[in-house]
Amino acid sequence: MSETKLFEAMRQSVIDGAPETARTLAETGVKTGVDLLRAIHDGYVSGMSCVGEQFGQRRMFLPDMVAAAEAMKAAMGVLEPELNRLGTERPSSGTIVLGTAKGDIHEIGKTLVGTLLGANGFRVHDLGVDVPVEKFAAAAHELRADVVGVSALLTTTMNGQKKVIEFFDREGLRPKIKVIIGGAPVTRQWAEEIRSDGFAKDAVSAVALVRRLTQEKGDVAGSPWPD
Ligand code: B1M
Repeated sequence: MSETKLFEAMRQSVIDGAPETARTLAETGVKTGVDLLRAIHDGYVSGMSCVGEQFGQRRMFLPDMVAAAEAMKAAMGVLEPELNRLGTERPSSGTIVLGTAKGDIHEIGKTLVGTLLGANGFRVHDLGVDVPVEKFAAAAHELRADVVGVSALLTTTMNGQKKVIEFFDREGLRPKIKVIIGGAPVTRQWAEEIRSDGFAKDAVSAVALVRRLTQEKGDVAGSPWPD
């Protein structure tokens, strides 16, 4: 199967909500040595965008969206360990605490961001979904995080991103602890409005952003965390 046909089949497996097919195609991708990021982006994520559009137009419904997510997760179950392997031999470039904002259970994009950060040598602590501000703060404190990342997929839960930033400001932890945001509805304008330290539209740009922020942070002396 050509690469283009493989990516198209991956895309279709998500639209069809077919986890077994999605997993088998991911295995084929690994075996044949295709570019895994392209497989994720041009294949599975593209299928997910189509499902999202159809859901928005009421041509697909909640069970279709659930099935699509299961297919994507099955594929990521194969691809994530492959991506993780790339990161295991590198020294850590910084610690990132990551999670999806309170009230929001979308996990796929956030998990992908975490996987790529891990693959690029960052130590990632993923708090999962529906994460309250206090949990972000406790984990950041315990792990002496360099960057905290808050994902939101719903316009209603974007406010959770603002709350995390307000908390870190109140506690005097910024600018040394960087707070970044992302997720499908998040815009640069929102990122500026809530004074986040950065915004990334996808997982690849999230890695570039975190790399830049941790390098900048390395130039600032001292730890914001009391011993
Ligand atoms: Co939901 N959902 N969903 N959903 N869902 C959306 C987000 C929606 C846009 C669909 C639509 O209407 N067209 C819509 C939101 C509308 C809005 O608020 N404006 C929506 C809705 C309405 C809902 C429910 C309310 C539906 C209902 O119950 N009636 C409900 C809410 C539940 C809740 O959270 N409380 C709901 C539920 C679900 C499922 C559970 C069925 C499922 C999620 C399953 C799971 O994650 N385990 C689901 C899905 C799958 C989607 C869509 C179709 C796909 C999301 C996804 O995984 N995309 C989505 C439509 C869409 O986004 N096109 C939709 C693939 C993923 C790789 O992309 O998450 O965007 P994404 O992540 C990208 C970037 O955004 C970025 O990098 C990632 C990788 O490139 N990024 C970051 C993400 N986080 C980042 C953090 C960063 C940096 C970059 O730094 C910290």
